[in-house]
Amino acid sequence: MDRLIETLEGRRLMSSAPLITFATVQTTTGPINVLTINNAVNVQLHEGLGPFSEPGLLNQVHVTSANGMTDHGFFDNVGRIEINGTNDPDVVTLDDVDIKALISTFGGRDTIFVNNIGPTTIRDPDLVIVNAGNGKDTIVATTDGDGTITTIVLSKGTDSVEAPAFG
Ligand SMILES: [Ca+2]
Repeated sequence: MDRLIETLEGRRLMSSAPLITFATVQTTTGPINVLTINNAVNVQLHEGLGPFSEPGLLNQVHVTSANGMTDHGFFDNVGRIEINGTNDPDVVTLDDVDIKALISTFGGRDTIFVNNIGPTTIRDPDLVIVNAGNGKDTIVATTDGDGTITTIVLSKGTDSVEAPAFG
């Protein structure tokens, strides 16, 4: 036997289930609730519709995985979304209205869909930031409004980008 010790780095996370945390963090403008999705191999986030800046309405996000087959429920009063993929091929879909989001999918041939489904025009160019990491990734960003919604950090791979609204 030439290998008595198995290194942690040699192991693979077998489960494709996302690891979801929802925690309040302090920011310079006060506390916000951050929804974090780690191990985002195949996740879908859908922000509820509505003018969320109005009092009494919830900044609600519905989280599913495995092409929508697994329901992880609804999260209310979400102030920021952070999605972290893996070094394997990830598929991430984010339907966003106006919640700031950061998507990082690291290595592998990732596919990322960002859909601005907001009824109002969003002019924050950094509303959704996508960093697809290494690999030949596909990034598709769409918007119903005429605001610029997405910043895409191009990575080392040869990426395919369809993002008429970004820039
Ligand atoms: Ca990846």
